[in-house]
Amino acid sequence: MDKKKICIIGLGYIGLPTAAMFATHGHKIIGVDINRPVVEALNNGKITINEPYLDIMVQASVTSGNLVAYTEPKEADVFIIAVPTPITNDKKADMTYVVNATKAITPLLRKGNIVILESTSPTGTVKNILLPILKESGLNIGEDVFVAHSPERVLPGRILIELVENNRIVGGINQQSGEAVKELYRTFVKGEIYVTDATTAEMCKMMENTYRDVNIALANELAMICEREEINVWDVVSLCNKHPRVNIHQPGPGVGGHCIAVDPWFIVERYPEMANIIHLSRSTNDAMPEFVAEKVNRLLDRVNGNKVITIFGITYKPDVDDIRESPILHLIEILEGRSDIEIRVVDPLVQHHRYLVKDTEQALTGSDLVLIGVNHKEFASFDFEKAARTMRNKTILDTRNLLSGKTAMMKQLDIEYHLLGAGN
Ligand code: SAJ
Repeated sequence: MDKKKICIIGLGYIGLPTAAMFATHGHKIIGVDINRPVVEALNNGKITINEPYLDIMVQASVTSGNLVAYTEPKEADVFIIAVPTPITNDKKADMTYVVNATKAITPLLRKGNIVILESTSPTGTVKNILLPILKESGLNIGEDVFVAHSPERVLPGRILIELVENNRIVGGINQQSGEAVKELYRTFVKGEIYVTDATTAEMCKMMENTYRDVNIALANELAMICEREEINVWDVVSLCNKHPRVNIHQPGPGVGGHCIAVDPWFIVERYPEMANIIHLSRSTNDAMPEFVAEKVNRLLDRVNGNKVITIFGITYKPDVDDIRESPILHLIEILEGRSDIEIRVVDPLVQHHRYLVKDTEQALTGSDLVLIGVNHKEFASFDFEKAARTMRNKTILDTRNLLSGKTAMMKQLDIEYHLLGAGN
């Protein structure tokens, strides 16, 4: 296809990789972000988010002149909206950024333009929010301007691979819009591209993450039941999954990140009387830090006076530096309610946190409990000997099943090992 001028609004975890991908395939990209330091850094070829290989790709895009960043949108052939859709304190979708981005591009629209919404959005967003604003341009939307929702589906940590390999959904406001947007993404998407209507695409995106949330909630509920039954949930899950049609997810200390812990609420908000399983699953997963805190309290209450807990890993999942909505941060907040607990954090991927102790030996010295919060690759080579030497009480609580293969070694070193969902 011809090379296009593409204006991408929002240069975060989705907008920036998408910009770099289009730019390295020869399109001219106008990257837009309201955050001036992000724009300035980008124009110097530097990025402010951590994602494998993204730095190299962005640098190449900027050096080639195919990616230039601004704080305001400019005229283009295609407009892609990739701004956040956060959740308010009362669990409602905050569409302010989508509204503002749509308003900002409307005066720039010309005949033949394409507008794509990539941000995860509640059903009806294209129809009820985007279209009325775009119509203010005076153009015939659908005939002069093509509009579609094409939700991103990439997994943080694998974004550049998944942008190319994943199947993609394009929800057009009409067939022409769907086909035009499909052709554009063909630039780099090697997976299938399925064209549907905008509202179906919106529902698919929310439901994909909700599917994960509900299944994780099932695993977490099972973990709590297995604790009572005094059997090991990780064995139960792994053995159940030997069945050809069963895929129970992994239990853990809760669900974090900006997607799975958020998107189900968009469905609950619109259909509170019907979305019962979805609501209950969200609440189950949100309650996991509390369940872990109770276990921590039971273990620490065996120690007289002040107690020390050393938490390994506070990011929302392994091998990323992102702490947004991390369940371990929630656990820390609960533990902060006790004045007799000193909290220390070890996390090689995190640069700043109020309890971060950079030196692991120092973090372990005098500690009464090590809590494995995230299974970062680095932690698999946990130095048990060092821990056994310097901890005051040699106890480990593993919420991720990271160390269960090493119980013999722990026994030798007199380390007491507790595993979430294993009734010990
Ligand atoms: N988790 C569990 N048990 C599991 C799987 C995950 O407790 O079996 C927890 C993780 O520890 C983490 C959270 O869930 O705290 C989410 O992690 P994740 O790796 O499953 O997903 P995200 O949030 O990083 O990315 C998801 C992906 N969605 C799906 O897999 C359906 C990704 O493809 C989406 O693009 C992304 O949300 C998004 O942006 O919506």
